[in-house]
Amino acid sequence: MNPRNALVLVDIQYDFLPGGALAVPDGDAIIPIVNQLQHRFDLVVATQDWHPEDHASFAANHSGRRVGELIVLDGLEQRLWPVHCVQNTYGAELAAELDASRISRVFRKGVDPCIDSYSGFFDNGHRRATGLGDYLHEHGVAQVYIVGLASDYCVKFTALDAQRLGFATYVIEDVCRGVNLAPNDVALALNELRQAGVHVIRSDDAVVA
Ligand code: VGL
Ligand code: ZN
Repeated sequence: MNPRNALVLVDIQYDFLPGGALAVPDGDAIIPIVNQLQHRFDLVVATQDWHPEDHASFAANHSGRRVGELIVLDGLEQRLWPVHCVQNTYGAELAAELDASRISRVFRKGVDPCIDSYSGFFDNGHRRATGLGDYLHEHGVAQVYIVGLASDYCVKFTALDAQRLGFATYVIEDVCRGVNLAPNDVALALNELRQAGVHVIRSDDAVVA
């Protein structure tokens, strides 16, 4: 099987778009570029944040805690978020503006109420796999390109896991947007990715025959 390129669309869901529960500033700006990029890749997959109502990452599920605070959950640092991407709600849907015709499979994450999952590959404790890694390997994928939301959370951790799993990993930075809880978070995340060996590129340079 020839090595193939895959494009991973991370969490392009209404709750992460302007007007959503956990809106990423300017998040909707990436969608037209994502749609133009897809034809350059052999395989397109998507991730979908998909939380039960009682998810432990929601500040509302911890009395006296506020959005943005850090707590320790089962030994892991956990930031508390607004209620977002609740299963079977509008906010959890992939944006309709996203061309989904080439998405061969959607991998849902964050389904276990007790643990968060920023990465599309594993939960934050690396306890359970979503199947994305096996799926890419089974399809002969060697190079993984990542776009979506949010640069400083789900894009970052998806890229770090892709790299660790042995894929040549590219983050297309102009096709991602971040939360930037602190003003430098996106820049810090991109630096961390570069240090881990991830290629941070721009859409003009996103190859492929
Ligand atoms: C995300 C925070 C909580 C993301 C998901 O998609 O980056 N961020 N859940
Ligand atoms: Zn989430």
